[in-house]
Amino acid sequence: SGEDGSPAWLRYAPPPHASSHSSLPSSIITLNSTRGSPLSTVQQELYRGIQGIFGKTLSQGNPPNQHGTIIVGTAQAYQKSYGEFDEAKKIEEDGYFLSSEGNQVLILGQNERGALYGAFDYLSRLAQGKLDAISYVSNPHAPIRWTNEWDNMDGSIERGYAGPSIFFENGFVTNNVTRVAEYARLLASIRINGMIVNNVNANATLLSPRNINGLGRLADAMRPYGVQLGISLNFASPQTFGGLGTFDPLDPAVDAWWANITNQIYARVPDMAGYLVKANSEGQPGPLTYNRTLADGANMFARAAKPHGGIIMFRAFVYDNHINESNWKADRANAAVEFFQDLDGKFDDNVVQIKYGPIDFQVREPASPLFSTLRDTSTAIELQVTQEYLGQQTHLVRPLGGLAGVVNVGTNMTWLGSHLAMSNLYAYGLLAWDPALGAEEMLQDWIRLTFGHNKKVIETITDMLIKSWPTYENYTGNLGIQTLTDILYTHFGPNPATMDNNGWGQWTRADKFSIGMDRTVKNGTGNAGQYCPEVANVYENIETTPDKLLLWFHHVNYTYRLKSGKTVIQHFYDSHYNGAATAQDSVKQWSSLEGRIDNERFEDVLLRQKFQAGHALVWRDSINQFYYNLSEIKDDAGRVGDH
Ligand code: GCW
Repeated sequence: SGEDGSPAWLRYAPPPHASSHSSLPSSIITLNSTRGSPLSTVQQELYRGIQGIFGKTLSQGNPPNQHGTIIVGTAQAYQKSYGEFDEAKKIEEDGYFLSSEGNQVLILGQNERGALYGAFDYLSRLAQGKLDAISYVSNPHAPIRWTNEWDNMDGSIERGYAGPSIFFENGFVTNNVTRVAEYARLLASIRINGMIVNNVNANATLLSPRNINGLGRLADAMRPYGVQLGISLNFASPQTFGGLGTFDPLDPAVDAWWANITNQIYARVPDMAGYLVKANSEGQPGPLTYNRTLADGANMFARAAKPHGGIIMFRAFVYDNHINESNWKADRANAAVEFFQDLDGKFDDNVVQIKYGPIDFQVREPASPLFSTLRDTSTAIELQVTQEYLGQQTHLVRPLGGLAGVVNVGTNMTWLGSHLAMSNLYAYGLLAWDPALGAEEMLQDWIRLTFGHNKKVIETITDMLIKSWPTYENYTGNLGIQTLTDILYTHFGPNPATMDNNGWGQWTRADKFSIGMDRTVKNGTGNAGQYCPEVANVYENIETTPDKLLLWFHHVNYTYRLKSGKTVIQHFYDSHYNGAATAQDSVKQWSSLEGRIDNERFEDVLLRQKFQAGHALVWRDSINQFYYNLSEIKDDAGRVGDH
């Protein structure tokens, strides 16, 4: 659609009492800016922001004037014109120094991108009415802060819930890149510096000359915002697309093919971030076909990208989806460590991208044991912002975390298909920058920027969002049994029966008497033993395993008593009633905001909350009835049973 996207948290709306701030700077000096560079974006953004927030037009000020000036640029350029300053030494790559005392403002980046982040930070403070004097250096926690988009060449998006792609249509890169630039702007404001634009289940036709040129168009649209483009590759491309007889990573002809195609891409996108590769997973081709290791496969791409400074993200999400449940020791959660442990230190300039949980973006999982297994390999954490297993953006659920985030933006004007889901993207970016940020503080910044300063609005939305994850966990899968959603067809709605009796390995092993995966070393799949000893002991031992992960690590009777004193089955029943009740309350909470936010967004969110409330009842009753039918154990409160 040609429609603009919602401004999300970049509304630049006036905070209360905006007009009384006469002490704002009235001019701007931009050091060393070239056209189309992040620094020229900084300048535009400051004009636009100060205009929107205060109705004031900045003038070009050189030299600095007594009415106050914003000086923005790289720290290096500043020092050339104005002399050294102490903080300069502390600014790291992509970082910035921000100082604002009344009408004198300095925004100095280590590079241009850093200056852009500093400007967005400054504007965010102004829009929130935070006008106190400040002076600090802000540096990123990690250099790679990317999003992964799962867009297909035909314009559909795998696990996308916000309409078709903004990047591709009908097999080609789209011509109109307006929304791409707007999206890059949003990402820059939360300090994301790279974006993989196509699905990890990759299509080799992306590498055609026409599409490489298209990728150039996308990169050109993103560059002013400091967001570098990257792509996912299909491992078999040399054969399926290049016409070679093989895609063996140790065959010199294959090597030469990748080097050549990589040179072509870099000729059009000289600052390309790099490649993302899903190999030997869920039917995707990979090096194992030729009895080569995963490291052999990854290193082939590293060789091709090295001359250009590109980064290879190689996914650790490798597992066999035809495992046999009748084998008590079979366990998909063991796969990543089994595939990668002997390869530690054998990856050239690659980063192994590890999903947070050992299975797959479930509502509750322990962290993957691979993080502590790989000691001599760079690793990145992969998180899911798109709510594949968490209600597909129709349910309100807010995760926390940082580094490669699967976002799946679409043409929908809300970007993710839900106004409130944008809090997840906002938090993802800022946590990738600083994982120590407090959830509530970040959330309230986001609410002020998105919905304004009304106290009741802030308090209500904070409460709704902070509760949303435990609420969803309550009415879906409890105690670490995974989400219990339909895993075979839709990934939506309750379907606990689909978890078992198939090769996908997301098993619950529920029978008439008992439930849970025995992942102990002494009697089960041995998965607990993949953790470092301190953690392994906690999970191996049922007494020390926290209730929330009990059924992830142990197989117990429904009548087993939790630390809370409840039985497992009663906990299921109660949690489902509690979670579904909270979902009903959310509708009332949101309704109480009528008139306090604009009608369009009010109605849009209300509709979703109502849908979620209804669907939470469906979840509650299907899950409770399923386990009642299986166990025939009555609910103490008499709610579940034969009717
Ligand atoms: O969770 C699964 C998803 C697939 C996805 C896969 C992956 C892109 O259901 O849709 O494929 O993970 O992360 O590779």
